[in-house]
Amino acid sequence: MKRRTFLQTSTLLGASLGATAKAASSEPLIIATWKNEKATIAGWNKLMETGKALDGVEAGARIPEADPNDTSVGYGGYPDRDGHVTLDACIMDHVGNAGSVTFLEGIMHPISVARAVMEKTPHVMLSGAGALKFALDQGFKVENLLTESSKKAWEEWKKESKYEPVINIERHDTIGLLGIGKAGEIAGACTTSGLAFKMHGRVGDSPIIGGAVFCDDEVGGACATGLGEFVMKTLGSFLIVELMRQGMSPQKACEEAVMRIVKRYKYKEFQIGYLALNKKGEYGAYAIQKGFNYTITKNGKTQVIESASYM
Ligand code: SD4
Repeated sequence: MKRRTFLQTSTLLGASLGATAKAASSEPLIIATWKNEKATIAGWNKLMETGKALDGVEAGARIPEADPNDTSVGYGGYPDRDGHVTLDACIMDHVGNAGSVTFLEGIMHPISVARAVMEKTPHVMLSGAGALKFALDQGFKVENLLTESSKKAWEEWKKESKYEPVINIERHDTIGLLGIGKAGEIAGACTTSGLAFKMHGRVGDSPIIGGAVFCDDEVGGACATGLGEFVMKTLGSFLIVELMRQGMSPQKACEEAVMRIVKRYKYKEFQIGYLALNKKGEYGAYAIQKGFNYTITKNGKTQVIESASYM
């Protein structure tokens, strides 16, 4: 769509919804869960090059995917309890297209496979062996993603083999990203190796459109990190976007989505962190536990911001 047409459309939509959306007023940016400066900077650089939010969030997600020291994403991710590194990822663009992969093994960049699912198939989600077959058909290469140190951590864990899906509250780095492109459009992405030592076959929220990522270009976008089971049961990112549609700020909407979980499940010994962005470029975040933070790159400047939390 040409920029002028886009601006006219968004003004009309804003008026008809009674919303505050104004595409023209938001500047390009990339925002991501956790302290992920390398990812937001890479995303920002890509965004500056192509102009597109979708390219920015994909490029950002590829950074932790290839980082052997990030034990929650891609290469170096902790395996499941049977020793397999299994990956979940999804991506969503500003016109509502979405792609995702779940339970994918041996591919360093599941986010790019998710994008290929979105752009090259009539489907939204491919899983396991089928996702792998598709990736290979697309020219992705199989690699061993289990590093020596992640293997060691798994062997340590096996000594006690506690199968509770308790997520480390202080540090887990699944990356969710949101971006605003040069035309003011919003896209989102998420990629993870999921819970450390999860049951084989377990899939979390990260590949679920509406769970870990949701974007609606009339309103904004949201993404999630933390114990995916609770994000899935409350469709957190979808909820946040809908709350923003009804007029809440990104901050208030994240708080409300966290409170849904806290009130409904009455169990708070785990972490959920939400991050949201609206069409004006306003953003907010909220978590159950202390320790959640997020990173933003805008105007070439990068900042890590501590999120407020319920506890
Ligand atoms: C999952 N949400 O698989 C992911 C885990 C996560 O940082 O966020 N880890 O449930």
